[in-house]
Amino acid sequence: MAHSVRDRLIERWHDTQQFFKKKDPKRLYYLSLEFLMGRSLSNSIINLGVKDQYMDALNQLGFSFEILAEQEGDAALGNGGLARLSACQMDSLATMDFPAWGYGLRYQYGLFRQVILDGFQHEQPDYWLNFGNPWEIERVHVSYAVKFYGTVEEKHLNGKNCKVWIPGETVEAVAYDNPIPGYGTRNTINLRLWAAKPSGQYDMESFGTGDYINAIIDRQKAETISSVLYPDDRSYQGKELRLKQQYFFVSASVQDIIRRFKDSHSSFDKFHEKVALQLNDTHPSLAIVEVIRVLVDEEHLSWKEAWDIACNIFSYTTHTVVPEGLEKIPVDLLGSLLPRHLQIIYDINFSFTEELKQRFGLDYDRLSRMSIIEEGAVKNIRMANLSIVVCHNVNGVSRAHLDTLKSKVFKDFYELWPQKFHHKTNGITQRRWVVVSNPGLCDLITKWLGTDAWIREVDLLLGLREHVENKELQLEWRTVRRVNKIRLVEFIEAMTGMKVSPDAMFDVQIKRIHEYKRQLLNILGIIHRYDCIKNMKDSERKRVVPRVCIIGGKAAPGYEMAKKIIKLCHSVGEKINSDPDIGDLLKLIFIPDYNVSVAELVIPGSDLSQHISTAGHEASGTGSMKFLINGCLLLATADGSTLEIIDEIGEENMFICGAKIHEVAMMRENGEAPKLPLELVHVLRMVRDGYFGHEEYFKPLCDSIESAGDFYLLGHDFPSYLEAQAAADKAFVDQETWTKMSILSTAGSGKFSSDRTIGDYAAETWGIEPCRCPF
Ligand code: RUG
Repeated sequence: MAHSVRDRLIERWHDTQQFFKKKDPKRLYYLSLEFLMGRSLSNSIINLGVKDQYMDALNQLGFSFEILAEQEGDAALGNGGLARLSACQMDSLATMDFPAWGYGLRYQYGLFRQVILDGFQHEQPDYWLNFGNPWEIERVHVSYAVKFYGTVEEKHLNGKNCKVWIPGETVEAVAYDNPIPGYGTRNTINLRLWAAKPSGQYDMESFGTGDYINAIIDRQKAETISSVLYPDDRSYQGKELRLKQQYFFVSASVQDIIRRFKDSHSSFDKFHEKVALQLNDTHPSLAIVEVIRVLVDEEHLSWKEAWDIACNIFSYTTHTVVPEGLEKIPVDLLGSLLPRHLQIIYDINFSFTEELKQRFGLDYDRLSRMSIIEEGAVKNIRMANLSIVVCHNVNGVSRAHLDTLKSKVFKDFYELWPQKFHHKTNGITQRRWVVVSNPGLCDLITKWLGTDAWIREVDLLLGLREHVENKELQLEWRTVRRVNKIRLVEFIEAMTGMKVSPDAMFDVQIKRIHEYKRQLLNILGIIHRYDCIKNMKDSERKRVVPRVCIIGGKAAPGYEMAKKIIKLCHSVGEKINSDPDIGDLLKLIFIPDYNVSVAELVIPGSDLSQHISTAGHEASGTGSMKFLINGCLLLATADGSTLEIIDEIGEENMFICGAKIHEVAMMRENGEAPKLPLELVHVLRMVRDGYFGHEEYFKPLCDSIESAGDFYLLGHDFPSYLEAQAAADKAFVDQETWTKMSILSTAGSGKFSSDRTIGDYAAETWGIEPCRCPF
């Protein structure tokens, strides 16, 4: 079935590429080291508009589409929000007919599989290519040599002094194309992923030494460059392999982009009018240096010409909120792997620091803060500084994030170039997150809006507001949600063996496990709830709203505190779930191996979802948007894009808690030692006293709140978190009110579509226009 869908995809993909070639519009190239695509089958047949035909054909053959679709594994070439964002943006770029391409790495091992043994996380490799990948087209003839190491020599060529890089190693980058179909359009764009293969050239040299076995082993080493995705989503340890991955993918992509441009242009005069390059965080920022190197060293443009081109074509989106999270690369490492690039970085930095001196005089503090080179025991290259210096646009991912960039992370740069800084609030695609994953709700929305046009024009969802008081809609809405909950109940039973009741409120927190995302606050709140229920009289218990608390997410393999949080969740769950005194009043479920397809199943069946990062720590957050559009109510802190969600749907339709961003900043500045609320002290005592076992193992979690300064302010936010939870209970009792809040959540979610984000980027950052291939 996949192969027959692939045929349709290839036809459209081919037509689209031919059409782009003929029209020669300005193209966007989206560079990202991570793409979290998930499954492709359902999404493809829906976007191609052939779902009904395939369903009929399969029925005739005696197969169920749903069962078949579940056989597909996830393409998990990314860690979390940043990677899923790039996947959503590719869907919007295709649907909105933009002439765009994505570039990334074809990792042989995607994000690790999470296996839980006795409550502890273990990591297993995700060899997703084991049974082949029907969605990719191997392009053996599209390959480029990528060079590493070696030396730079000064030569006199054609009357000019030139730098010539004599590389020490060459690896071949082979293209694998992944068609990305738009919805309601023939346009099918390309995600080109590079795989590393040994280079023929390199081959000859090695075999020449006569050491046959080692020559073969060396060849295999080349392939390791694209073998594995780094599983840490925000710490960069200056590892050589990571740097090799970054350069490998940008070098191949830049060669490919320049080759395509040169196919139809004889000079670089129009390069900036035809090409826009988007850097998804700093991971691909070596592309800047590579473009300059190729233009100067290989295409023989002057430095000034190359520099002007680079400044015109690159834009950069940052996803980071704290300066410590910014990527740095040791100078020695870069210098040995890419000696010519290091020279270029020094040249850029020289001109930049001269400009700074002109502007601010000899302000050495400022110069050392802003320099691309960080001086110190280990000299580092600050990739964000390099990106800001060259890119014409620097985007944050929410309004609040931009404020943080201006006032904290990039304050000096904002003072220098205020015009460069903008934000494009993130979004998610309604195709994947409603049409594919919640067909019942999709049909219901279409019925009440009288059109399915909202699938391309998401603002039409606002029309649901008109019907919010309609009892028939409310009933149908509840029925659809109930069916989704029953599907989730079955999934939970299959995954964990636990039977839960669909009458309970399903309270969900699924995302990467991080201290700042505060799954710990959630678990401590659950312990508090458990303790309260245990101490209630029978008459009081009757008023308790039954809850099924669901937590899911992966911890980076080396992140000890996050792993302890996972274990605590299991230990608390074991205690509560096996307590006969509690029954269906409270359950705590950990869903293992959270990924895109698990999210597609869990989100439509959720009543309440939690997004409770310490204010100021979440750049945007996109999980909340997926829940919102599916009519799940949000319990959230006023952080990242939640602030804009409040503007769209109103605080009265959400449960907001916790310190605000400026309050967190003030508390931290004053160094206030927070006085912990008694309820929290009691809950922590239960953990410390071994109520859930493993007291020594959990001690650092309790210490982080009680004796290590409570950096993430769980103590401060605990009372208001409990209040928000109580308000959610109260609202849930009145199912009519709850349903209205749910409908209003969906109705107000239009702003958080990636179509809006991409429309903004296209108009304000990339300067590209739609280029629609005729049907
Ligand atoms: O943590 C951020 C999220 O807030 C954001 O929604 C997402 C997409 O913009 O990116 C996440 N992120 C940040 N992923 N990696 C980083 C590295 O700092």
